[in-house]
Amino acid sequence: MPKKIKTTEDVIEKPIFKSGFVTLVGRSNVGKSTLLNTLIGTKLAAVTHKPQTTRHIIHGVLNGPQGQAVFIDTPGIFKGGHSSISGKLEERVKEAVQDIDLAVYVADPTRAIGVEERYILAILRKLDVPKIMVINKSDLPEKEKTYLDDYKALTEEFTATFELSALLNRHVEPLRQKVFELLPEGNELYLDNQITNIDKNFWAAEVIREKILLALRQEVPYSVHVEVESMEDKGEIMIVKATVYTSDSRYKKMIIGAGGRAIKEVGIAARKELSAALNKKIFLELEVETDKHWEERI
Ligand SMILES: Nc1nc2c(ncn2[C@@H]2O[C@H](COP(=O)(O)OP(=O)(O)OP(=O)(O)O)[C@@H](O)[C@H]2O)c(=O)[nH]1
Ligand SMILES: [Mg+2]
Repeated sequence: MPKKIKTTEDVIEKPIFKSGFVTLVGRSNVGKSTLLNTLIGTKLAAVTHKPQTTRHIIHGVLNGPQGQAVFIDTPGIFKGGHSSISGKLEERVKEAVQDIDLAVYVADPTRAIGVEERYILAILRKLDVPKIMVINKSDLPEKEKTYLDDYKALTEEFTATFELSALLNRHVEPLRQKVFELLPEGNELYLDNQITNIDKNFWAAEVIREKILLALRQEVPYSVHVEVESMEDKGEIMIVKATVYTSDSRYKKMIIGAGGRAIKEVGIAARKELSAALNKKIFLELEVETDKHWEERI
């Protein structure tokens, strides 16, 4: 039988569409949430210099001509001791690496490899998916990146390693390209231009909590939880009603501050960010309440 002659249609193949879940893991404060925000170009996740800023699993969708990558931000592994929610957060991390297509280990070269890193590396070793290492904070001066070589020594365990700055958006594009290269062929996971799994109330609550963490002293942030009860769109203005929960009245006093000054500052900063993101004026009603069982709320 004569062989079929190739037609133009056979030669021009449809480009392959890639898709999958890409989990960002690492210890607290390495810059996972900053990286998620930079990768997708929208501020979805709260970012602060305090450990355990992230408490929930946040998806950020990157749509490109090659496909769709769903990045998953996770709580940082933190063995600091003060925090009563560490166990819960660790469980969330372990869950967030199930059924994924790619893992991104984020490291901070200014911090030595310690118990947290070893714990995370052990979790990663058990995963049967490609892994990328991101050594973040490349913008910092060489003399601060004391442990860079220790992390570089781990490259063999990873399919690829990138040094980049999530904060300054430097050298992030090669990471995006690599992610698409490693993702399997697949269909869109998020439809209709949806870019995240979190809803508006949760996002607004995170903006407020971020401002509290930035404003308050070391010990308070661990016992703060924010809930947004409603966001009422009145056209020109949005009315946001939120409650800040904290474990005891001592913290409540600190959050409110003398003459209400601290909470007012938090309100101003939160309103500014909410207003810029939603492109409307914000009227923010903030209450502070004590709740001994605040941990159950997160
Ligand atoms: N210099 C520098 N700082 C960075 C960079 N990326 C993040 N940071 C800072 O590192 C701190 C922690 O950033 P986050 O993104 O909240 O870190 P995280 O890993 O999500 O922290 P947890 O949610 O607590 O686990 C913040 O003060 C960031 O501004 C970077 O590329 N360079
Ligand atoms: Mg985070």
